[in-house]
Amino acid sequence: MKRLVPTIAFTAFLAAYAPSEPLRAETGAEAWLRYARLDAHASRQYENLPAIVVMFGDSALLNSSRDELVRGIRGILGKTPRISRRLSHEPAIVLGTLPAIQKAFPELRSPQNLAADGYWLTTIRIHGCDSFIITASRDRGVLYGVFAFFSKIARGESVKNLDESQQPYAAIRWVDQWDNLDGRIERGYAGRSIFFENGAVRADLSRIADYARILASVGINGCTINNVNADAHLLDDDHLPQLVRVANVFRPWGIQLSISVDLSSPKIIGGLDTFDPFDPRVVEWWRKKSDQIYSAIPGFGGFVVKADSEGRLGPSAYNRTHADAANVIARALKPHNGVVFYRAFVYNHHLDWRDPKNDRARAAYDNFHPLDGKFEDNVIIQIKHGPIDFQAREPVSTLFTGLERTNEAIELQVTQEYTGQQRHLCFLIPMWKEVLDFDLLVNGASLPVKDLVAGKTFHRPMGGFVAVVNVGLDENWLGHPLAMANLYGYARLAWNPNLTAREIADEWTSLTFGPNPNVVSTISSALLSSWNTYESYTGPLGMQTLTDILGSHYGPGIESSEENGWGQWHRADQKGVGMDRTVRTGTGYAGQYPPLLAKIYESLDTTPDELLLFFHHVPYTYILHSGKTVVQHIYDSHYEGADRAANYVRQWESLKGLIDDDRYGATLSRLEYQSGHAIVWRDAICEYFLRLTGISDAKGRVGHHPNRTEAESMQLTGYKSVSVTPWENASGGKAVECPPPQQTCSAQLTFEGTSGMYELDVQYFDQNNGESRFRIFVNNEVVDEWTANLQLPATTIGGDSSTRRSITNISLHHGDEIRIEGIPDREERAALDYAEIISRQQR
Ligand code: GCW
Repeated sequence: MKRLVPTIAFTAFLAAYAPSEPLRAETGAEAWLRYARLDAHASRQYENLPAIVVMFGDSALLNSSRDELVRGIRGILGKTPRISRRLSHEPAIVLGTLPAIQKAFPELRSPQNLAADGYWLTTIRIHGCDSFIITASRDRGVLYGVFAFFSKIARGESVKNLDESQQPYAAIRWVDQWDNLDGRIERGYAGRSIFFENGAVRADLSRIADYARILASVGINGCTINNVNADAHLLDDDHLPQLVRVANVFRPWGIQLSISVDLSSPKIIGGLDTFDPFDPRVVEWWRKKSDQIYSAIPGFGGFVVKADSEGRLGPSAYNRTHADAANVIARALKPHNGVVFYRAFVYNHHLDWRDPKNDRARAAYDNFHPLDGKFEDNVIIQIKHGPIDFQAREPVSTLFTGLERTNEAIELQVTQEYTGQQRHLCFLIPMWKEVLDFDLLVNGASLPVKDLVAGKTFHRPMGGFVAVVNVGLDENWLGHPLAMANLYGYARLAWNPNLTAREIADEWTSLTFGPNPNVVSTISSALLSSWNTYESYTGPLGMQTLTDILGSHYGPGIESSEENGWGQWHRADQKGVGMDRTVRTGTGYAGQYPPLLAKIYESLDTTPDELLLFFHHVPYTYILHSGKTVVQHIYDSHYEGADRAANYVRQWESLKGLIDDDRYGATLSRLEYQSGHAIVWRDAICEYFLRLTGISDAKGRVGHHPNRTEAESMQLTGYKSVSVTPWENASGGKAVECPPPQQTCSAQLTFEGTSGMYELDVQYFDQNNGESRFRIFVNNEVVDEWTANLQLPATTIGGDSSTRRSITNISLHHGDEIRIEGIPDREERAALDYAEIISRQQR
């Protein structure tokens, strides 16, 4: 922008400027839209920002855009701009669609055709003054432009000579919530539903409005508010007025409301004796239902369907296909421009594990590829990014290339079901980048997943991105203060999958914690390495997350995936490990990829190490490309991963004073917890494979814990030794519990090392059905005490509840008596696993 002549308004603007306040306490509720005041230095470059906002046009979306502009300027720069409907001789920030602005300024030409939802930020001389233009072809794009404008300013980016237009990569940029009408959220880790309580939409919609604004700020344009395991009653007449209320809250933010429906609804709530998609009464029922919804909710988005999957009813009940099922609904929605997201997550969960040819990974392709071209144009097949289910690592789904004449969307998971449930830091953008950039190489041509799902490759009318988010009532939305980076990053990738993971991490950190370069680089680096860290201590080499797949999907549960019908097998026995998915000797899954890739995965030599055990069954002594044996890699990666998790704590501690105390403390405690739980994971998996293979760790770590004293071998008063199942989830396979009628128990050991400074770690079990108390004494003096109340997903002792308490810097003398006292509460028996005393040099 050319220099603006300072006006009276600008002087007022400068006077109103206040220096940044020192680190006010923050809850995280504002996510990345904090609009925190810039300091004097940083705000100087915006001192010529116009003091008047002129808006052309009138709509709910434009009003949101204008209000957001005022809110942003007030927050970031400490000044309230004036609103006007007309341009005067002062510079202004001009808002409106391009046609509306062009009416006033026919000379304004857009740089290129602005796609729907795209925006253009530019500067122009109007009446001799330089003004900012925030425009788009539609109202929603104007809103996106306003948010983009503030993203720049909040990060201290220059807006001088601004001239930038952006178009989203795909039309579909949706989020799903798995909220139940009773207020619980399936796989939600941050409190109860913001949408529902007691079978109905909540009375207070304020969090929904906040959520809609957050989503809009990063270009999300649709939200499915209920669980894909759908309660049919959400479609009944009683609930419709409630949905209207939600839609009204979404509309000013350009978020289309959609809901998950049960395919058997015509029967469950429609009073029919069938839900056969070919029955004319069923056809009519869906038509009427759609008409009814659209007359109450203009702009309604459509329906999400999970059918014939994990116990849900589906078209197989009538010998119909998924296309038949999707189309009956799609035809009803079509006149209203509604869409059906039909999920490809269809598999048999009663597979015979004894049959080496059986393979759940094949299911999506086997079920949907034969139906390619049979779906209506307003059906979108929603495909999980991998063939199994959001594991720590999977190859990309074969179905992406299996549909050429059908719309598709990729389904990602922000809620960290298999990746630490927001108690572990796991920034998933690097994983999603790998998936989206992954080249499926068809006929020698490059075919990245992002182009397939966006509908670019086969010129599909629709396509894009969906993520399961599951925010809850927790103030910071997702529980872990750093977890919202995944929602932010998902949306940024849906807008532009060519952004790098680092760009996204830097943007999010800077918006969330302020632009201090030290803060940004420290947090970004931790984010960027965190997926790899999590993978390395949970289930490397493509074994998938070795978690308890029959329960919480949280802590270690190595054998839970074996020998049952769920098909998440990794087939570990004494001799070898891995699923043979080759065409030659295995399940043939590798052959579902286009030929070049199929060849790569078919051969041991060319399969990348990180997916080796996904595609091949090998002996533990098999040498990886890295030069290590499989079993040594398992040991090493778990130790390295746990070490890296411990380092996150130290890195975070270096930010003390640079982040407000509330978010600093909340993050620190989660990172400390993670660092302890990473050791639980490490030990469970390493000890398990040591016992199974009989091959010892070349570095002598596994099975040797010289600083550790098992609770069961301490001097116990009241505590009783118990076995833990599975054995590898407790050190030595045992723990001690304080059973009724005991009210207090204690476990004591004598320190036999040399006097000095130590870290004392106590491994205990924190269940969610009691709040036991613990106290540590050294020679009868209390050195620490705490309550076990972390609300972990556990009602018993084991890998989900095992937790570490660290007392850093404790001075110990040879012969000191260390006593751990446990006071049980309700069903929680103040259980202990072990104590570890580590010298400062060993840390
Ligand atoms: O990963 C599994 C989850 C289920 C979920 C299902 C799905 C909503 O464990 O809780 O059900 O995926 O995606 O449908």
